[in-house]
Amino acid sequence: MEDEDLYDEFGNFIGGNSDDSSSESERDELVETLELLGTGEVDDLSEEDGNDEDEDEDEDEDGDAVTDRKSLVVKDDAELNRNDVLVKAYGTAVETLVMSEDTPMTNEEPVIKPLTHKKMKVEFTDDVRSKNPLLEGEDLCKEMWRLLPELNYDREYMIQTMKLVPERIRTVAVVGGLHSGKTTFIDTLVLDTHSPSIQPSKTLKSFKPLRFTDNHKMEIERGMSIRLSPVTLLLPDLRGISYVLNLIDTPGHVAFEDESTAALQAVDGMVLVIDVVEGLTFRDRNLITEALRMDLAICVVLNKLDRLVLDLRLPPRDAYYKMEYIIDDINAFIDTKSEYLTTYSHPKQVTPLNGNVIFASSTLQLAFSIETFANLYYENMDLGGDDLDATSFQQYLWGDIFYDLSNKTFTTNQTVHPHSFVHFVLEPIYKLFTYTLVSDVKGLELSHYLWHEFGVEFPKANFKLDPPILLRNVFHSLFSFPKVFTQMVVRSTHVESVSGSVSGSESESFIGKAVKLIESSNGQDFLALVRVIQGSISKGSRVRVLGETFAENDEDMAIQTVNELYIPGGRYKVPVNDAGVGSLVLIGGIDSIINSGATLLDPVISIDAPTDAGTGTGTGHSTIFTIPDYTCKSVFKVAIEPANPSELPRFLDGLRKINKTYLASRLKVEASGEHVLMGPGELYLDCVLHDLRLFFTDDLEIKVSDPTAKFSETCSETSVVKIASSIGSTGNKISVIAEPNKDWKLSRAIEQGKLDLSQPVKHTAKVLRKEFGWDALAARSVWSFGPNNDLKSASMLLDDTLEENTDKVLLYSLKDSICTGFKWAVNEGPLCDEPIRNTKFKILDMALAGSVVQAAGGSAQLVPLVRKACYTGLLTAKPRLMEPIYTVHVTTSEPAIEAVSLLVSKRRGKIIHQNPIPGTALHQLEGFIPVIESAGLETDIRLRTQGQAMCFLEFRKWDIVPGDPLDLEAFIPKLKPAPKSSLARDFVMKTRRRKGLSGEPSLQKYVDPNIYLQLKERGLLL
Ligand SMILES: Nc1nc2c(ncn2[C@@H]2O[C@H](COP(=O)(O)OP(=O)(O)OP(=O)(O)O)[C@@H](O)[C@H]2O)c(=O)[nH]1
Ligand SMILES: [Mg+2]
Repeated sequence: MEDEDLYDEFGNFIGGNSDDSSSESERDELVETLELLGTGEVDDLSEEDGNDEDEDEDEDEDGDAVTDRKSLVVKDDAELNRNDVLVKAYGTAVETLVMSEDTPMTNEEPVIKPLTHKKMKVEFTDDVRSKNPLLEGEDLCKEMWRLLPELNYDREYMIQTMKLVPERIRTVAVVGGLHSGKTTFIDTLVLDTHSPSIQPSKTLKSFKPLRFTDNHKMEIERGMSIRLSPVTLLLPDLRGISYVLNLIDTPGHVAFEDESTAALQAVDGMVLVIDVVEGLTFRDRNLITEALRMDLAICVVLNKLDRLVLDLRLPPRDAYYKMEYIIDDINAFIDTKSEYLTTYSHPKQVTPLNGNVIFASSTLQLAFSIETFANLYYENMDLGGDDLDATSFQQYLWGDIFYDLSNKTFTTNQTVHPHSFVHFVLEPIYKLFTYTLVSDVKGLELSHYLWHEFGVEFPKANFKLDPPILLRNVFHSLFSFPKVFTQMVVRSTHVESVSGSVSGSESESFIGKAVKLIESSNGQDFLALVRVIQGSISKGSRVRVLGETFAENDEDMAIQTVNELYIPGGRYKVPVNDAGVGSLVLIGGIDSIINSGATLLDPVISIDAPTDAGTGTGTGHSTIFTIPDYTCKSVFKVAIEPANPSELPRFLDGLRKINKTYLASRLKVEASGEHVLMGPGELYLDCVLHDLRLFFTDDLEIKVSDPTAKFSETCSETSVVKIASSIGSTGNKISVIAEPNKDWKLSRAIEQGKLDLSQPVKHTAKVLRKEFGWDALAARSVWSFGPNNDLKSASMLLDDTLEENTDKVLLYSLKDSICTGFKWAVNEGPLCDEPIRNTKFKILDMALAGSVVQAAGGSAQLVPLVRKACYTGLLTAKPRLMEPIYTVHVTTSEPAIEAVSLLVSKRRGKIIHQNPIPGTALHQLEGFIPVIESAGLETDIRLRTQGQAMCFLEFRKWDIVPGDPLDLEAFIPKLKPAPKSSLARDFVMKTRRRKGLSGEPSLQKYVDPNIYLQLKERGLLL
């Protein structure tokens, strides 16, 4: 490079080519180097380079002087040039060395990525902490309060009402079938209580539903609820008395049944929202059964009333029949549940006459009951008959009571008169629809009708609005949506149920029921949704948290501090310092040992002492709440692993969070190291994986296997032979045979806990004798049920030994070890390590070498011995593989029925029921399909029927897979589905391979080789 190239036209040193120009930091580094070397010659250098004072001054005026002065040094980039500078500075006698990085930092991505705050939920108050990390305590709460949306009432007043008048608190879960309008229903209440600023858009064109309780990104994108979502509102009843309503919005899709089950654990009643067009669905039936079992009040909202008028165009009389049919359907269903009705303390019938049924159209913000109509008429109209007050008039408004128009009297004589509900309720509603939808800008007919029939003067400006909005305003002016709803809830839910505790004094110690963990919007923290059952809770107080397994394991307990306390508000949380009995709160800081639910107690409460909370279980600790087994329907599974094995810690942390968030998810780590994730269905696991990838692990790449199903093992016949099992040469022998349990009623009784072995033997024996016809001896012989925590089609262990050949005293002294061995066997069967179901294992005899003491000392050996004996019993009883079966529920139009049936039958399934939905062109189909064949069925049905059919899958039962799993000759083609007769074998071998189990499942492994040969010779084995 020529020397002159190093200087600009002004004589300033500019270094080499611009490509080689060094970065600002390198220049600074050089200056720093020189300064550190203590030369103090940076300035001198600039002078030497001919930078005269005047020029400096000129540049000073531009404000760039300092930079440019440095530029003498700074601008030289090339190593060569820097060396020149240094040589000039130090002379040739000093060796100078300039180090530069091999690769210049051209990459724009930082080496260490800054922490990104993922936000998967819309939460007004959650951002405060990330935006102001230094805020704490009172300041943090103040800032959160500042962000809360405005209400039409005083929030402080609501909090005080909760504390001081707990009788005014009601807690209900809003439940129902998919898309029956639950979230929209709650939206209407939210809109009525909040300032309009929360409404996304008011004009029809850009109208967006609020969906205030669907705040997860997935819920917003998919337009369906996935999680339960609590919100507390202060709402007036028809008399204007304000109540604090804790509402829990729940998902309607059967895949998320765990969420609605959790919500039901915290409430006094349920509001069943039914789409009046679809009628009572299988999901509604499940929910009603659950309410009856849990003794929860049932309120019904017949929603989407507008669809009867606008979509189905039913005349008022048919619309009445349709609604009456639904209500009769519900009552008929309740009547079939006699097993729960004796203990059910609420009205056993739902009817508008009881005040537990209201009619609504959530999108039109319309809700009314017969009481509202009775009041409306009573105030505005002459009903005929002076003695008719609003209450008695109301009693005429439902059922087969007719109105004689000419005489203005009510009659039970049908002949030509309309139903009084049709005349007084439906016809005016229909007229309002008609007048509003055909109304011109003057709205003469409508305003005339409103004034003359209802005494309502309607503002003229409204007539210029879009018809749906006008319709909403018309209904709003006639009926108060929140009042109608609150009246129903207050009437139907007993305050006593809150109050086993409410009536107690304030000094009562705190008891709370945590029903679910709710993740923060960044997925890092969890708050527990807690119902205060007794006493009160305040921020900073200590609580004893009893985990879900506390009843079996006393160590599942921790004393923790309440760090955060909030009242839920859908998309926000209201920080409070304390909360009283009956409240529904979110508590932070106590989640470490909670996965699904927990019992929370004031540490002063002795956990063994009985208290009057009244809702405890009979586990010996009377205050421990039962936590439902959410995973019993989790039969659909996939294997997962991080794409990059080094990401395993992040992956496991994500799974831990999934476990806390998704109640029905279950993770199992197989012996091969494979992580298996289970859930109730495809949609559920899809959501779990979405959150695992994007929410809880920050875009972690995860490999997912093809979906498969959980299997079980069973036997189809009684063991052909009794074989005594032994281990080594200890001389201890035990003989166990297996036989299938053919009594499905007994299976159901075990599943429902009616046969509870924690009760005295007498109790179980009585049930078995009286209800199942067992003889007295057999009835006392039941020792254990299994598999663990999953008693669907349970297996059982029976003591069938006779005193002549077994030392009964010794046998009983070893009962615990024997039961442990049995449980081990039925948890992991011999075919492919899957649970054994529907099998009775009978101990026929036992011989133990040595004294009782020796035998007891050898109980460690006894456990594997019993396991081996059970395996032997099963493998000699024609073992079979079981697979889970879904019930498939389809709602479809008539032309699509055939296509649906075909799709189901192609997957080894069958449609067995077909019923038309009254008043519509739709049909409900019901059938069965194996879980393993179900992947993609929902999508297939929707695609093939062009959206005319919609299907839901719900785990129903275990069924035997065709084929013999031990048949070595079974034909299994490569890369093709196995024929039906080889399915069991195919599934067993694939499962074994995936789990890393070597070899064949065979009796040979468990019996003496000579015995095995003998059995083969006699043709007793294949
Ligand atoms: N015509 C009509 N549509 C309604 C009414 N209420 C809700 N919808 C519509 O029904 C669909 C489902 O409404 P949502 O409120 O999300 O129903 P949901 O029961 O919360 O749904 P999931 O929670 O996913 O089960 C939406 O498209 C609503 O606009 C109603 O009263 N009339
Ligand atoms: Mg919803």
